[in-house]
Amino acid sequence: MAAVGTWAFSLAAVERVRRLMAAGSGATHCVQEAMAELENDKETGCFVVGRGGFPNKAGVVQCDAAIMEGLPGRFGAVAALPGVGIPLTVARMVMDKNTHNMLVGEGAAAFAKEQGFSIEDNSDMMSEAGLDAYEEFLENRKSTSKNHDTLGLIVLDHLGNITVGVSTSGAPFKDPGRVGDSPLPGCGLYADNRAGAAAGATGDGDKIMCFCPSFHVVQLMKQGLSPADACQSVIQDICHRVGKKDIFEIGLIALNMKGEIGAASTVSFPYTFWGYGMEAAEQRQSNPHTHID
Ligand code: SD4
Repeated sequence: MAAVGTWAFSLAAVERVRRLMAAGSGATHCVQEAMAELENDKETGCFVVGRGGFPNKAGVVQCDAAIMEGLPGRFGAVAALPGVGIPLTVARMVMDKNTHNMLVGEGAAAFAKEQGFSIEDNSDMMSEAGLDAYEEFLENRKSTSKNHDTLGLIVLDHLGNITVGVSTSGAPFKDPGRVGDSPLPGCGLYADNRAGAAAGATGDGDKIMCFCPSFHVVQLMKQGLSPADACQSVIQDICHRVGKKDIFEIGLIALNMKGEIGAASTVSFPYTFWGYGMEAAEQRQSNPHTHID
């Protein structure tokens, strides 16, 4: 059993997974439950996640979220979804109950409503910090927010099932209807139970989606690389392609079927991920920032 989540703020989710797994929950349930708690908390909205996340240009919080299982690769996603504080749960319902895999905007909201969610007023989705940042944006007409966080969580359960989830309110003050990398399979997340799973942690989704980095990490793990080496290798590959001066923010986390975890990023923050593995009681890895040649 193992789990890994993006950034320091995912600690609460990783701890929740630990408790859920101890009680016998499977990987998909753990991902959904642990992520919902953070998504729905206005305080963690400043990490560009769920309720309290930064709104779009029109002042509306629209979230992207997706979930993928390693066997046999089931996937569900919502994008530009308004009025729901736990978008990852809606993504799971798309995976479980819809014949399609991804629903966007009003269509995603209509599906959520059918499934019993109430579509909340935008004012309930906004935090005070989000409102202040939006007012500042309206005054300057450009984003002063440096936030590119996103919640990613990968869980490997006692039966050997692996599931990855990603949730974000997306780029602050984005165009209405903009979809980032997070809900796109292969870009924001990927899982294959023959190798492991990966998630995009942060960064400029408009650029990230051109490189399918999560798929790439999983393919490299399939070829035998450790999660850490696979993440590093994908970041290096992107750096070489775009060149040092055009490099953008991207962070990746990965977990393989042995319960080994890894991460790499082009940005330097104190903690890129929290995780725990089968053997390590607790792993707190500091700054696996990739050196760019
Ligand atoms: C996106 N990579 O939508 C995601 C989330 C993020 O600032 O970091 N946004 O581009």
